[in-house]
Amino acid sequence: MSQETHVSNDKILLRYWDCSGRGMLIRYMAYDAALNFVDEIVSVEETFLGSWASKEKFLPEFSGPLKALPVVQHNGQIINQTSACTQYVAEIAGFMPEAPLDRAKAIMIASHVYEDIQMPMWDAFWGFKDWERDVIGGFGGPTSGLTLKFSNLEQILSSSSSGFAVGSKISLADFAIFYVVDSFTLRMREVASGPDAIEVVFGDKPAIAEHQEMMSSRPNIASYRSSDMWRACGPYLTGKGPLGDRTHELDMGETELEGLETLAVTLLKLSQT
Ligand SMILES: N[C@@H](CCC(=O)N[C@@H](CS)C(=O)NCC(=O)O)C(=O)O
Repeated sequence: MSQETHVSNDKILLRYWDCSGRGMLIRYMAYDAALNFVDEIVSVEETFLGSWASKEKFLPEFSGPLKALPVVQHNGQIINQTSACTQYVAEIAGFMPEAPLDRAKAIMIASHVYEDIQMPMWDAFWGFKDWERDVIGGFGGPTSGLTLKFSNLEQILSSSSSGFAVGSKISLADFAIFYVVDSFTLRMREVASGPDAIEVVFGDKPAIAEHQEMMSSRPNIASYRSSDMWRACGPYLTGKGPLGDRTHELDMGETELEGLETLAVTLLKLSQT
């Protein structure tokens, strides 16, 4: 079983699996702001495949009242839900804008990334959604998914005079955009059709490219991305990632990289029609 880390009440603790998934946006903000926090990484191999379903999931001090990860623990309290954990850490780190309208815009962009790009993709890796129908397509038709959503982010950034997604200061929204583009492109490079798919999705998006450059050269982001802590979770998009090829023998279906190749091929097919 995973060993729960004991920390003083006033120190923030983030607990999440050894993949980027729902945890990485929170991690990036906490590292960038140099928060005094504990980054507790829970092993999918040891805990999820081990005693999770009978034990840790039902320990409120481990998995919160809603019985899932991520959780953020602070001042003796524990909260669930990625959006709540993200907003809380953004507040503490100084990445929530002050004006109500700017706050709403930052949440609009972060939830667009989370709900409209990342969640359909993560569900497809686990076989709960269809790559073509639900990830690349959507309610608005066969091209209203992933590529349109990334175009939305390009438009937001290209119409900004500050280079930031909202107003004149870095916010939660910048970290959300940075994270989704960075994780997608890094992992895509590992599959055969990935580089061409990256070109199809991001080749015509100079504002995103400039924004990625700006975000990845922030000193604390750069040092976190080259650290062992990042390597322990950053390369994998979902909990399938750390399991590698073993998803087959574990009866969990295709591997994360096989899923990505399917996505890449589908994106390329779509771009040729
Ligand atoms: N709606 C929740 C979903 C949390 C969730 O499903 N977490 C996954 C990991 S990404 C988990 O802990 N799954 C194990 C389980 O639910 O037993 C959120 O936004 O945080």
